[in-house]
Amino acid sequence: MAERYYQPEIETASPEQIRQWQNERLVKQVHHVWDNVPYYRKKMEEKGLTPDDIQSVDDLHKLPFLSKADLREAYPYGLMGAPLKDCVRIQSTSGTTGKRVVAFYTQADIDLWEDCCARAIVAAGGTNEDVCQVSYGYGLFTGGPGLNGGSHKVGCLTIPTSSGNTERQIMFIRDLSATILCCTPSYAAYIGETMKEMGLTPDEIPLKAGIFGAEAWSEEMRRDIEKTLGIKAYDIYGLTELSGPGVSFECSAQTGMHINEDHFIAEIIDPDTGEVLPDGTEGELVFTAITKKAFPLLRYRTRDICVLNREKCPCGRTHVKMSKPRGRSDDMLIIRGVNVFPSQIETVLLNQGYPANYQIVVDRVNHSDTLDVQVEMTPEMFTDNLGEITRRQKELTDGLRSMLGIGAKVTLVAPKSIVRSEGKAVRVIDKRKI
Ligand code: DLL
Repeated sequence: MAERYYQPEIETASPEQIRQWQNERLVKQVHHVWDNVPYYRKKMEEKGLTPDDIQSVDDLHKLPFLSKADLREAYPYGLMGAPLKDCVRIQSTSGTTGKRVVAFYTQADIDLWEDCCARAIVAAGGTNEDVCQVSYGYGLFTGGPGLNGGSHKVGCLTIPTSSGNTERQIMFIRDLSATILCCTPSYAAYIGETMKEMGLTPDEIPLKAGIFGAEAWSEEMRRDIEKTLGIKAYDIYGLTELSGPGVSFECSAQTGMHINEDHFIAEIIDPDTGEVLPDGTEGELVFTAITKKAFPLLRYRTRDICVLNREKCPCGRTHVKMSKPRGRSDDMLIIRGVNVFPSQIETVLLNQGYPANYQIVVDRVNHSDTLDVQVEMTPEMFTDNLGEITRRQKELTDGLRSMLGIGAKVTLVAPKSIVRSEGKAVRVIDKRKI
């Protein structure tokens, strides 16, 4: 099937054209921020910069970074770039780690955000013939509103179920023949598990594609979800500070997410030194929003760790691709001096045939860090044969040791004993921080 695009002239523009848009928009945006955001203007002044110092993307590295700490300091209005009378909406993060992020939108900001989400839906095969069920949370979280808007733009029949009430989700998917499902990957896995328990086989499920993001998920988890639901599962990335979902999205190649470079300039930096790294090197992703007016963040440090790839994509899109974030640098656990990402643990579990239902508990006992991984068995594995359980636990411990380079205690637990998530899954409990 020929690849389809929502905005073909933009999505397949030449790299030179994209660079030209970025140059022009960056210069304009820096003036906009200088004139309207005193907080950032002060940061520029401290570095001895004026807008004239930024003539093109080549000068981007001169600008100061913004981080979550700045957002906290400037909360709630300090980074606004448009008067309140021009803003029509806020969205916000859950605020589990510190103060909430509150992002503001003009109507034009919402419009371009929804365009980005529409690009993602079309890249997943969506057309106005599709029925798109949006099972991300609606409200302050950006997932529901963003994909809802994108789905309208594509012309899909949109089912705004929001998250939760899994039985009703399944009823709508079946009764209204939903073809596209949008939710977090952990919720997609839960919906799939519930359908399986209801005796539904993949060919009895009308879905053909899923657009899953908002949390890190592994390739193994993708394969599991694709198999259970009988769909192709596409990744989507974004963050509230930059609008929400749709900063980047996956195409049919499923080898990374195209960043919407006409709206966001991406850089990869060394998280320790702030130095800009060449494409192809792993580091922290930094974004500059060049079209948003109400919340125009320049050089925002995402804390997400990934790699950029500019190789030609078979889908025909020309915008740079980012790898699946390996997790946030602040999700990274340092256990006995070793860096551990929850996604590495997930890979070991899924490779050994376990479901993505697990919990990682980190503690400090007698001045030494402990890593305890609780892993749920599938109903088929479930047994009270102690020898069998010990053998399985040892197999997992060995797998984790060779992946992480440190020892972990593995506890196998009964099916369904780990709480399911309807939004972003909470995988890690770090008792050292409590
Ligand atoms: O999670 C926006 C979103 C909604 C994205 C729906 C995709 C789908 P926040 O709640 O502000 O916004 O959280 C942003 O979530 O910095 C990443 O660490 C993580 N994240 C988002 N998408 C992905 C993804 C939304 N596809 C933070 N893979 C980001 C890995 C992701 N991590």
